[in-house]
Amino acid sequence: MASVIFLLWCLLASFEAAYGADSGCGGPRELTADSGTFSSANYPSPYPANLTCEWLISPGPGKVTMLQFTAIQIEGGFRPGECPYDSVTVYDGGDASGPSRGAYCMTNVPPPDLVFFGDVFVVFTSDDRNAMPGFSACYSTSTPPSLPTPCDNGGPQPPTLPPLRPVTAWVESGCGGPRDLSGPSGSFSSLQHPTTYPHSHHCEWLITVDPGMVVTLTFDAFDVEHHDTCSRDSVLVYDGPNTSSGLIGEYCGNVPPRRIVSSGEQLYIIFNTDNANASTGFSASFLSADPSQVTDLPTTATSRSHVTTADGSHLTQRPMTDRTTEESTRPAGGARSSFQATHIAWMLVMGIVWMFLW
Ligand SMILES: [Ca+2]
Ligand SMILES: [Ca+2]
Repeated sequence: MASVIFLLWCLLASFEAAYGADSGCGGPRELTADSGTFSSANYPSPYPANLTCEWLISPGPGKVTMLQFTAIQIEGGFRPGECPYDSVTVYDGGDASGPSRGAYCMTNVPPPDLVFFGDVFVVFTSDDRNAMPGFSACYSTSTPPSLPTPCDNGGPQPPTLPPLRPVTAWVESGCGGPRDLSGPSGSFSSLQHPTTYPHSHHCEWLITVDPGMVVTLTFDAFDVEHHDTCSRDSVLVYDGPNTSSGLIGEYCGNVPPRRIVSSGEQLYIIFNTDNANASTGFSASFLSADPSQVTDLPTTATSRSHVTTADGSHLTQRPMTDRTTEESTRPAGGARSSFQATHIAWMLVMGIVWMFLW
């Protein structure tokens, strides 16, 4: 049996030696010609989910290599310069232990050309959703002192931002549970809340209430890594269906934002985390409300120290309601269950005390 396995292993090894390993995206992993092209799998059709591909550009000793991305349509993040989901990463040297020249996607477009002395290692990865056309790249080489002739003069095309995801399909929020929330009330929270949320994570929710109603959003618990401009981890709330809608606030720190009221039927919420320092996150609940009733609600002033916009300036928010009024407007169940649980717990404690006294 062992000899059969050894024989198969030998056959496989000799096959790889003869034909070269696959990049994982179709085509060889090792590119040894003086010039060539490669691309993400299926390009320009969408790349598969959970894919890892790698290429080693190894033109031989003493060569200079120029690498150019001729197209890049890789899922980007919500902040420029970051590629939290899918990316193509370029390393100086023969493997990923070399210095990274950058991780690229639609929110971090590569420069027109990258020049290397020696080997170049390229890795493409995709996560489990939102596949896009991907990338195509070409490279050319030369022997110093002459520089490589560019293989492409166009450079990366300006990115076209992806269209909004359809509301009709069931989409996961990224924090467990659906992205699209509707109805008279509901709740959602950061992933793993109340234990710490993961790093480099993105979640989003779109709350939609009946026509003519508005959304009221309350943060029941809130602890998101503090930063003066909330540029590390943050919760962003938009007054409408997407990020083109007005930004109501960007929130971090451990003071829950005051109650938020939409001007229309939708609120869009994003939760982004960076690659270090996590807190317990948040839980939030929403209610559909009649706008005339919301206008009549009493207001209270709260600290705005945790409320900052992307450029660091403070935002003025709409009034927050008095807590008791808010409770009375909540329907039975749902958001009210925590209040009932506290009540039951107190009754149990009182019951045990009473039994001991007897
Ligand atoms: Ca993706
Ligand atoms: Ca963080």
